[in-house]
Amino acid sequence: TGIALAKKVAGQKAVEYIKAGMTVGLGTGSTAWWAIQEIGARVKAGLDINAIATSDQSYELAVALQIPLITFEEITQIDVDIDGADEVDRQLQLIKGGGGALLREKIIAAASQQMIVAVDEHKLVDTLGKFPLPVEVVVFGWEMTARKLAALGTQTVLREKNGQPFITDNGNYIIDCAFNAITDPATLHTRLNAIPGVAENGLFVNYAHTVIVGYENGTVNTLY
Ligand code: DER
Repeated sequence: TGIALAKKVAGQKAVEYIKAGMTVGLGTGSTAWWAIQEIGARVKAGLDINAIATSDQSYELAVALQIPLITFEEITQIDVDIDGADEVDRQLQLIKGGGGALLREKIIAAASQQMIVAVDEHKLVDTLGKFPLPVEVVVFGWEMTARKLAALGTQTVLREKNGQPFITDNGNYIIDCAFNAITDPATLHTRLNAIPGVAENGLFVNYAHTVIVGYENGTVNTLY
């Protein structure tokens, strides 16, 4: 379908930023999936890189594709991080976390020289917030944490999977917060992370250097 093609061309285009010898961050989600597939093909063809994954899901995919993997114990920096997003606004601010990997994604993005974001055209918005903002919270006292999140002016929903609370790779819960319109993501980010019990939130403020947009007609556009 058009959307799958949009994700494919965006994910594959993002891989052009990877050069031999680099350490690469592997994002999470269906768009990052295409980038990881392309990286796997280039590694098979001889590209010499090391990678670090933003989720168990992406780690397993990299293992299957025989992409060399390293840990933070071994690296000093990540050269390029390729990841997706749920929303991108006109200042290239992001909402991420739809796949529940936002904590490790933000740690890796923050450790990277360059974050390349690959999205389909439907992720572009004028104002962030139509997509509920994922917030990762520790399990202890999550109900109180949810009340403090709600006090910031949002409806809060504990994310579930198969009728149970969704558990992140880090053993935490995700609370999805419907803010509807986030006009000052930097301020909201600070307020969210000041709440005891909040591990991280899905606002990526001033992280994205380049956003690659794939369209349903198979074309791509690069935003800086
Ligand atoms: O969870 C995440 O942050 C993912 O990157 C997500 O935001 C993008 O997922 P998609 O590429 O499957 O739409």
